[in-house]
Amino acid sequence: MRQYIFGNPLEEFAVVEETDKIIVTSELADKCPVSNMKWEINVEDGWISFTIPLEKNDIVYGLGESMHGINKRGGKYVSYNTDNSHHSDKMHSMYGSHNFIVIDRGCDKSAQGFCFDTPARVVWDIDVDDSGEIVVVCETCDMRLYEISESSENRLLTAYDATRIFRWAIGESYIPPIWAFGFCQSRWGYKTEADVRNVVKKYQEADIPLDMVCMDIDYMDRYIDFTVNKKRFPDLKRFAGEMREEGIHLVPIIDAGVKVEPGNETYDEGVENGFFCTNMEGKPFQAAVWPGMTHFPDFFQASCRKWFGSKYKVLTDCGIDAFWNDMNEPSIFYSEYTKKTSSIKMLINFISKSAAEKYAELDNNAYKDYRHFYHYINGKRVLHHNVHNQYGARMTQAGGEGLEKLLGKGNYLLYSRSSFIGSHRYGGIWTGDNESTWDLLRTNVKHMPSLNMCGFMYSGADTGGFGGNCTRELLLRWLAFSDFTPLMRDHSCMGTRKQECYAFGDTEDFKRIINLRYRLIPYLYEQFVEAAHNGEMYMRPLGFDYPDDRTARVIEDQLMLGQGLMVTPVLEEGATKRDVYLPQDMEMIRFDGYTFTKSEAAKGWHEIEVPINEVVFFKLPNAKVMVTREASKCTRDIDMNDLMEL
Ligand code: MIG
Repeated sequence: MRQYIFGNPLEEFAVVEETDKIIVTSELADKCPVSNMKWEINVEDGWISFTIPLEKNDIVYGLGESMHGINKRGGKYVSYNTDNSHHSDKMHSMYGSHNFIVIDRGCDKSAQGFCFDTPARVVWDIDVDDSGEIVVVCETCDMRLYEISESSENRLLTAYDATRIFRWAIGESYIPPIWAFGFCQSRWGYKTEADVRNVVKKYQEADIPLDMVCMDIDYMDRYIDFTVNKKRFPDLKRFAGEMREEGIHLVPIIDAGVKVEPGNETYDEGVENGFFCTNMEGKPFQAAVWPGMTHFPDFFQASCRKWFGSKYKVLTDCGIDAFWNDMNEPSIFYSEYTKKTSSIKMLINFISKSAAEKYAELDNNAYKDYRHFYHYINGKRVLHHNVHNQYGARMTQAGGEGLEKLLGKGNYLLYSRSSFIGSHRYGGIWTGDNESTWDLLRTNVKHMPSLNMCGFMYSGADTGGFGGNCTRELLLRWLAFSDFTPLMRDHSCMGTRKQECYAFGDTEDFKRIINLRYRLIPYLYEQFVEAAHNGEMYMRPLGFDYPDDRTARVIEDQLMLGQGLMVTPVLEEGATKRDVYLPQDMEMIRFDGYTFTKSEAAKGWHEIEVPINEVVFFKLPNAKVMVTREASKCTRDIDMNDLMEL
C-alpha cells in the first residue's frame, strides 16, 4: 500500500501500519503517478479531484455505510455524516463516512484499492450517467490518498486481496465479549426499571433467549450525560445486579452533547478545562439537542477524550459494561446561527412533523452549524466543517479507550451511530434510524460486507426497522437474517407499533428463529474473532470468494460468512421460497427451531422452500462448524466444552 500526501493533513487516524510515503510536490501535482488515475489539485478553491476510468464489467466495492448496492456503480455518494432517517437510494449521506473503494477489474487484471483519507466532505460520482469513470472530489487540499494496486504490491490482486491489504493497514477491528453476540431487545420508550424488568420477564415467559436490553435517553436525568433519573431508576447498581442475575446486560445510551447547566459536574469540568468546541468568539459553542442547549466535547483533543472516557465510570461503577453512543454526527436540532425558536416550540415541531420534513429541516440547520464552530487540533483552531466526518469516530475512540481503562480490553461492549475508518478499532456501529420496510432489510444485507471491508465488523441494523410499523412477517424474516450479524438487536422508535417478539401474539415462531442464533454463537464468535485478528471479512460478497464465477459476482442477496457458511435470507413479502445460487457444491442446512437437517446441493441454481419459522443456509463441504446442542436462554449458559459438529 502506498501513501500520497497532499498539503498538511491531520495526523493519521484511519491507517496505523507503516506505508511507503510519497509527498505530492508540484511536479507530481501536474502528473498523477497512480496508474489509471488522473488528479487535479485546485488550491484556490480548496479541492482535489480524482478520476478513474472503468471498463464495462468492472465492479466497484466499498464505501461502508452508504446506500445503493454492494456494487457501488451507478450511484452518487456524499461523505458528510448526517442524521437523516430517510434511508433510500436518493440519500447520499449516512451517519458514517468510509472512503475506501476496491475496483474489481475481472480475474485477469489486478484489482485496485483506494482510500481517500480526509475528514472533510467528499463527493463521489461512480459512473452515475454511464460516464465510464469514477470521479471523487475531496473538498480539501490537505489529505492522504492510499493506493493498493499491482504496482504497489508486485502481484496481481483480487478484490479480496486488495481489501485484506487495507484491513491489515488500518489495524485490528474491535472485538466485543461473546455475550455481545447474544440477542438484544431495545426500544425508544422504555423509561423505568419496571419497563426493563417487564421486557426480560416477557422474554423469559416466552422462553426466547435474551442477553441485553438497551436503555434509551429516558433513563437519564433530563437527558444529561452520565446522570441517572432517580425516580425511574432509584438504585441502578442494585437493578443492574438484579438483571445480571438473570443473565442480562443493560446497555445505556450516551449522547454527544453535554447539557449547559452550571452545577452539573460534566458541564463544569468541561468548561473549566476548555474541553468544549468553541464558537467564533472563542466561547463554548451552543446548540440544542435532547437536553436543550448543549456544548459539544472537542473529541479531537486527546485530553478531552481521556476526560470524557473516564466519565463512563459513573455507570461502570453500577456494574454496567455495555454502551451505545448516539447523536455524534453531531446531530443538531437548532442553534442561534440557524433557527431562533424556543426549545419547547422546537420540540413540539419536532414530534409532530413527518420524519421526512423533520429531517430535511434538521439536515439544513446542521449543515450551517458545522461552519460555525471550532476544534483545537495540535494547538490550532480548526473549523468543524473541515474535520466533520471524524467527529463521531473520535467520540468512539474516547469511549473505547476509557472503557478499556475502566474494564479491561475485551470486557466491554461499545457501538456508535457515527463513524469514520479508524473508529473500527475502538467499537462497533449500528446503522441508524432505518424503517420497517422490506427494502431496508435488503439494505441491511448489502451494508454488511461493505462495512466489513472498511473495518466495521461488529455491526448490525435495527432489526424490524426503527421507524414505521413492523409486521410479524417482516420481523421474523429480519430476525432470520440478523441471526448471522454480529449485532442482533430489535430496536424501534416510540410511537411505532410495539416490536418485541411477544408483541405479535404467538411467540413460538420467534423462539424458533432466535434459537438458531443461540445454536450458532460458538461458530459465529470464533469466525468473528479470527477474521478480526487476521484482517479478514466476516461477511463477504460471493464475488470475493469466487472471483471468476460471473454469476456469483453479481449476486447481492446472499453472503459468504466466515470460512464455512453462506447465508441466503428471504427478503420478499409473502415469499415462502427463494432462488439461491451455489457457486460450488455445498450442504444445505435447514433449521426448524430445534433440529438441523442436512442435504447435499450441487453447484448452480436452486429454488428453496423457507417457511416463516425456519431458516435455510449453506455450508461448505469440508467446513467444521461447531454449534451448541440446544439453544440456551443466554450466552452465559453456553457450555463451550460440550459442542456438537453441524
Ligand atoms: O433524535 O435516543 O438513532 O436509535 O432511539 C433521536 C433516541 C435520538 C436516535 C437513535 C435511535 C434512538 C433515538 N435517537
